[in-house]
Amino acid sequence: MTSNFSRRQFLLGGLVLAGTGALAACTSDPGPAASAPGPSLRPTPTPTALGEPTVRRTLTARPLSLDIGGIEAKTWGYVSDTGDAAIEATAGDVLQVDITNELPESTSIHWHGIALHNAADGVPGMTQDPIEPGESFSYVFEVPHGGTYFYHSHSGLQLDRGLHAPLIVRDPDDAEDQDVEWTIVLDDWLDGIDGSSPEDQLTMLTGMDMGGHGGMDMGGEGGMMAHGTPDPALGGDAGDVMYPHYLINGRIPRAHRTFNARPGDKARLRFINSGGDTIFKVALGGHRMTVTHTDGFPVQPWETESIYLSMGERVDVEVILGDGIFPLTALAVGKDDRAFAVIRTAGGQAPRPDVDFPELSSTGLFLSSLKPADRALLPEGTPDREVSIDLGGQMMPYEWSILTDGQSSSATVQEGQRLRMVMRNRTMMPHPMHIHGHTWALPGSGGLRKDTVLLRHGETMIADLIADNPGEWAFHCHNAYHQETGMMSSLRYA
Ligand SMILES: [Cu+2]
Repeated sequence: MTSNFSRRQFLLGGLVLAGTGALAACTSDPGPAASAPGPSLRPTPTPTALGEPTVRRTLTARPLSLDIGGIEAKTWGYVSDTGDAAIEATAGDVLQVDITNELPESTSIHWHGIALHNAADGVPGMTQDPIEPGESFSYVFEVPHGGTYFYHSHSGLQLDRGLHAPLIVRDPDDAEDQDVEWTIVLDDWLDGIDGSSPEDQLTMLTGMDMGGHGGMDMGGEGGMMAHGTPDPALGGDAGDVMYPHYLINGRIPRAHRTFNARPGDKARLRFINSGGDTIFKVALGGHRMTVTHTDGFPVQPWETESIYLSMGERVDVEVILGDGIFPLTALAVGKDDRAFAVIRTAGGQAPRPDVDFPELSSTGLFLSSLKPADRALLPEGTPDREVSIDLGGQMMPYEWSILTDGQSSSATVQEGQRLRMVMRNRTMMPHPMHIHGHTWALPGSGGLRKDTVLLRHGETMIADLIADNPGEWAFHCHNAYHQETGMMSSLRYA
């Protein structure tokens, strides 16, 4: 696709182009808000000086076929002009990403964790009109902070297809003394396997109270509702969907990826959980990992043997690699299955994908318990406003909800205020709650910065933010199926 983008269009930040390259009619009709109650607040155009783009990419979202390790998955994904959908930038860069939609339905791209201007946030019906089939859209925004991020469709259940990829933003203030660096994407996979799709899964989940499994048993004892061995820290019900496959960087365990390095190398691993419904517990055989960042922001270094990573969360760790061949395992919590890869610094036989090792059964770290690095702290202050957020819902009927001060309406705040969100999980399931356009500070963890926080069943989490980025910002559970069935709200201010 060739496009000529004028300076004025850069300033507007996001434009729909027709497939021919001609400007489509701009509609002022806000359209239905994506599951969010109340009239939508249309985003203000990028207010001032976005510089010329320094990183430009062209993406096509389209049906494609993925080889996940001797198994073909017919799915939807991103094809990039560079051949690799992963995007790399440096803090302060202005990105221009032009996407053309060759899918049979409308789409969008959300830049998960990035504090960008509202019009580029990629939530259809809230910050933009859906990108219809055959249309193109240009996202232009600055990436203000370094860190490990990803981007994904924010339309329906498209996240649970292949419509996601890493976005790595280099931070000039980070030590770059690692010998090797790997981005490790954890995923749960069902799309295009034996004809299944995320929409079929949702139909099954919502239909459970009306006559069972709908004839689409996904395997496992008792069908897709059967849950595996409960995790001691997460309880009996950590996810709703038993996926046929769990992947590291797009591969099933028996056709796993191998990461090669030398003994003694210092490795940086950037983990991203892009799954739709799976919390992973990650460990590297024979090693302790030093956590350096979560959700893009630096933390006080913390050594651990295993880490829980919920959907939408990211964690960066450093390890000094031993001499040998080591299993890198991500247990699909509560699902008796796993994703798997190998780190190799020596010759010899790779471990079996089902290998168990002490680190895997160690007490796992929940990322919200980390402490922030000094340079990640928000300025000190007391909240100007507090809202009470109640997470509700259950499996039967399959409905999930967010109540703000007891109402199913958006949270509001004034620009410049410090907002405290007191989130209470009233359900029996864990929920990774994600805020767009901001990174919370968690006062219970010394001000730890996170954009996605896992609330275990019954847990309360207090999260503060400074309202310095006006617009309407989605606030939702990052379980794709919970989000789609009501666990979706927003934070609004002009
Ligand atoms: Cu949830």
